[in-house]
Amino acid sequence: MDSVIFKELTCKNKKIGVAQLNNPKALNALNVTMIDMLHAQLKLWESDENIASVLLEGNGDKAFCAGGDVVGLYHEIIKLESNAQSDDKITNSLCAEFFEKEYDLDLYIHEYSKPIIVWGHGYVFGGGMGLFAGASHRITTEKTIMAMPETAIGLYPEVGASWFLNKMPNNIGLFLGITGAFFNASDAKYVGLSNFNIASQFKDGLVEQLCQIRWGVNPTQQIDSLLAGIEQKSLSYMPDSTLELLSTDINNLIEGKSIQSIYENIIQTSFEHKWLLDAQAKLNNASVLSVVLTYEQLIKTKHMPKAECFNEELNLSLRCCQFSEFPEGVRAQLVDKDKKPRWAFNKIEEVEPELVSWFFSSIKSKN
Ligand code: QUE
Repeated sequence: MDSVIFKELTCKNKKIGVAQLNNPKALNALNVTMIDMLHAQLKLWESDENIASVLLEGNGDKAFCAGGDVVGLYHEIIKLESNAQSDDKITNSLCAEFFEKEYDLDLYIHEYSKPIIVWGHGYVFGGGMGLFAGASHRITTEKTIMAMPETAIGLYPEVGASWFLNKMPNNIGLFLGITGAFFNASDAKYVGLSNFNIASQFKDGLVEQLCQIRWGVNPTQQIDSLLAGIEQKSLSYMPDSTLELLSTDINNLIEGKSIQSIYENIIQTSFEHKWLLDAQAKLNNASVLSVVLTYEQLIKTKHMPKAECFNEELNLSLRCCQFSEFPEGVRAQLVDKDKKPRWAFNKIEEVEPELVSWFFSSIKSKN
């Protein structure tokens, strides 16, 4: 069975390209095959004059895409004997192929010359967010659950998160990145990740109406007005935004503080709001090394253009593949599922600056 299904819908004039991630048992988690297929087809559609726009969705009701195939990377890293790998070894591995191709595709979506409508229904985590964040028309639904949960697996928010977390108001991006907290459609709209909230019951009608469009010179605007109309009918189905409600509290935990005091603030505060308690529990289980890397990466990339953010992420992600924390996190959460990662450090202050410098040092390959 194809892991991405492509079809073309015929409109009054022109067509819409539909790409459906088709790995529902793995919540449509992305592997290299899916990335290759999607990238190749988007290229064909971009140069096809008959294609007016693209619709990107996931098969099944549970997830648009729950992330990247980090279990596949885990097996590769184990095979490479996880620690103390040479830079050459990592740049020639599946890890490099996966992250290079994934970030290439993510950036390509950001820069695509035709509208991409993405149906961000159900879980949109990690690698799924990478596909979602760059599309021109980003739809969330009443069932959307988003997160950048990588600090739970010894990684850090990547797939362009260095760019999109830094764009959020009130330091919310750093909070979401270090805790891996879940957020909903209204939160996504509040922080600028989604631009249309549409009730999932209107999906079929939306696709039918897209097919009724007589495509003119401004397809973006034509899709805008269609989606804005359906969004109006959807308002009563949408959850409240917790992030909007807690925005000032979140900023007060973070603004002007070191990562050590941010971490201690979040861990030690007696919160009343359940969402903050959940976020606190997530941070408690996260890798403190990942927390430090997330903080440093967001500072480093704060004023960088998108493409440079992706370059920095590629280097840092490959460094993560050379260190024990990431495979240990994947082992505990997704392979053995004991949920008891043996993290390298217990406290922020135990993470030596020399080690952090190594993570941010440039990987040099002889090839
Ligand atoms: C943290 C993460 C990920 C995660 C769980 C975490 C992640 C990821 C997956 C995932 C989900 C479904 C799959 C799969 C992987 O889970 O990034 O292969 O089928 O991709 O706690 O960062």
